[in-house]
Amino acid sequence: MAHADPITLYTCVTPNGFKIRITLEELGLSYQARLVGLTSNEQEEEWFLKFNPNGRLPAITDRKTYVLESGAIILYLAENYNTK
Ligand SMILES: N[C@@H](CCC(=O)N[C@@H](CS)C(=O)NCC(=O)O)C(=O)O
Repeated sequence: MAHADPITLYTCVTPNGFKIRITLEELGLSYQARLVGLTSNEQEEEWFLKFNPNGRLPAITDRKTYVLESGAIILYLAENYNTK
């Protein structure tokens, strides 16, 4: 059975989301991207608030780790996945 990517990026089409995509790509990481609908306020829905109570994008889940705030996400990815 195929192993799913551990990292999921919850994002929208804004510079804060692009920063994380760029970081993931630069680190060569495989990930799933889930677009969250800002115009429909999907980021305020219960399923999303369960792991990101500030209701803002972007956010990532990495197995059982949840990270929010774009700067913190970049730091987390660099500290955990930068092998260069
Ligand atoms: N300081 C946060 C800002 C996040 C932010 O404001 N995201 C916007 C989209 S770029 C958002 O989720 N807006 C929806 C809302 O505030 O309800 C970060 O860098 O991640």
